[in-house]
Order: sequence, then C-alpha cells, then structure tokens
Amino acid sequence: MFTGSTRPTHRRVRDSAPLAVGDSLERRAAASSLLAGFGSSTLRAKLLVPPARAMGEGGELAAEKHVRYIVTVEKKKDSFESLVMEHIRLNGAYWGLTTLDLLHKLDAVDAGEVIQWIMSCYHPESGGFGGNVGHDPHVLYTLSAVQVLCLFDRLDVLDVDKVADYVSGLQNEDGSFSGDIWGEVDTRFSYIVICTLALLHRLHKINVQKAVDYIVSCKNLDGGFGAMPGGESHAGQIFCCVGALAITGSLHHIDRDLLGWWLCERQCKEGGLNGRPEKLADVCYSWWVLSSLIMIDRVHWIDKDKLAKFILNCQDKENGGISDRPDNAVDIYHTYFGVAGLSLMEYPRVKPMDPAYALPLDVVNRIFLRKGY
Ligand code: GRG
Repeated sequence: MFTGSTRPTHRRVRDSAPLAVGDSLERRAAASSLLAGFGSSTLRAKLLVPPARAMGEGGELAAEKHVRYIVTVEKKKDSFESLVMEHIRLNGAYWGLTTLDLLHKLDAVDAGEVIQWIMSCYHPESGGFGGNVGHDPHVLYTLSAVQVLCLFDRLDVLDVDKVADYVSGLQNEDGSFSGDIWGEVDTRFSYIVICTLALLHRLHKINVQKAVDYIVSCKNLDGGFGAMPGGESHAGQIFCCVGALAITGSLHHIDRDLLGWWLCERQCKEGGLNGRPEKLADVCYSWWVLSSLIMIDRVHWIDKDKLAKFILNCQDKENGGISDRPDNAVDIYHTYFGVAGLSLMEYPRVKPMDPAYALPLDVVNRIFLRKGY
C-alpha cells in the first residue's frame, strides 16, 4: 500500500546536462562518485531530492546523544551488545564509525587505534579480513575494513592488490561470488566484491560482464531481486543488486517503474518501511529501500516526512541510539541505518551519503577524484 501524499506518477525525470562550473557540490559529488566506478551510471543520487525541509515532527535528531552512545558501546567490551556482536565486530566498526562521520564526529575516536585494530583482523596469507581478531576471513568483513579505511583516508596501509586478489578470487564460473572458501553464494557477495574492488580501483580483476549477467539472472517478475536465481525479492538484496549494477554502469537492466512500485509499496501506515510484503516496518529498511529508490530515480514516490518521523520516533532520546521500531532496545546497526536514512533525505546537519557505496559523499569523492592506489 502506498501511503504518501506524493503519489507515483510514472514521470521520468531527466537530468542529463553535463556538469558545469558553479554546479552545486552535491551535483558534482553525485556525478563524480557514481560515474567513477564504471563510466556510464545513470544515477543522479542527490539531485532529485527536494531541499531540506523541517522534519521535526517526530522530534529532532538527538545527534550528540547518538555520538555518546556509539563511543560508549565501543568502550564497554563486556556489555551485552558488545558480546552479541563479537563475531561481527568489523561490521559494527563500519556502522558506528560511519555514523560518527555522518554526524561530523569521526574525531571522537583515536584514528591510530582504530586502524591498528582493523589491521589486526587482516589475514596476510589470504588477503581477507575476519570479523574480529583471530576470526576467519570473509568478504563481509573485508568490505567493512576497506570502508573504514576509506573513512580515515588510510587505504595506504593495505596491500591493495592482495586484498583485491582475495575478493576477486571468489568469483565463480557463472559470474556469482562466494563469501569465503566455504562457498556460500549470495547476491550480497556480488555487491560486496564489486564495491570493494571499485573502492580499490581494481574492478578489472573480475569478469564484470559475467557478474552483471548473474545479478540480472536473480531479477524477479515483480521487478525485485533475490539472493539467488528464483529467490524471493527482498529490499536488502535489492540494494545489493541495484548497487552493484549502479557501480558497474548497468542500471539499464532494471525496469525502474516496476521496481519503483515494489519499493514504494514498502511504506507502511506508520511511515516506516518494511523489507517485503506483509512484514513489519524496520528502521534499517530506510536505507535499503531509499538508497535503491534514489539509484533508480524514484525516491519521490516515498512520503519522506512520514518516514523521517518514524525514524525519529525510534530514538532513545535519553541515552542515545536508534531501535528497529518505536520503544524497542537500541543497537548500533539500527542507529547507523536510521541516521543513514535521514542522510538520504537530506536531514539538516547530517552529511550526505552515496547510495551505492554506502559511505559519506565526501569520502567517495576523495577516493574517485584522487585515483591511483
Ligand atoms: C555496505 C550497507 C552495506 C552493505 C553490505 C551485507 C550487505 C552488503 C547487505 C545486506 C543486505 C540485506 C540482506 C539486508 C537485510 C537485513 C535484514 C534486516 C534481514 C532480516 O530479514 P528477515 O527475513 O526480516 O529476518 P524481515 O524484515 O523480512 O522480517
């Protein structure tokens, strides 16, 4: 059900004018970051989003509280949240640190300590990263490690070709990717490898055409994508497939109106988004759905005020942090995706994000404007 005031119109918005001196930073940023990966991406990420509006009805973003919450979780190594995240600590580092950067507070942590810890999760023999010190390598953590190093502008600590060889070596004959040596295949891993290689300027190490063909084989009749051919459409997998197609300049494989309809129908009565039909709204889908809609130029089919209000209602305004739904316990994952969702809606004083690379736009710009690792 579509519950917004901005009903889909099937209007195709065109914005193909070349960049010019004096264009807004966002226009330049969107173009440079999204074209950098492979040349002809049609993304116009931030260009279609209306100027920032007052989104205060669900309360303001308690930015300072969220910063304090993230820094505290990081320090309390024996807390419940730290313990349940033990095996995915590198993902947690990416979520927490990207949130800090979005809120202009990356300097709340010691960069040297973070980088030292990231590198202690590295496996020099394989070129991959584990989720924590002593854990086996997997592409899931390798992307997070690369993204965190991008945040701190410290890709120089990597043996870039070794890392790129690790992820590219996981491509299978049919173009799909395994997550590690044990062979699980999932479109999440297609996105992860493509994103990692693009950030490292090493996309040429895989067979991009086969990778794209495989992703297209996971497209469903409803316009969405699943984890494998025939797999149910799910907003998380859709982000992965649309993101990978965007980075490789292959968005022409998507029926934008069909997928846009499916995605905007994820908005529930209360304003939040779910990940597939008949499921509950969850703050994290603010990212998975909105980023996908931006990449296919259909973000104006969502009622952004209602969504922002839903996210803001999920804040713990006393102790910081954001939960999946109002009144639930907060965690780092939902704190990140809540703030990232607000960023995609141009919430005031939150840095803009790149919908394909899932990093702040200035970070992505820095990487693609200064090539050459
Ligand atoms: C760099 C942002 C970024 C991502 C890296 C790991 C990855 C690539 C993407 C994951 C995409 C994905 C599958 C997200 C969905 C996560 C989620 C909330 C799954 C829950 O699924 P269910 O079935 O929940 O338990 P629902 O909401 O369907 O009931």
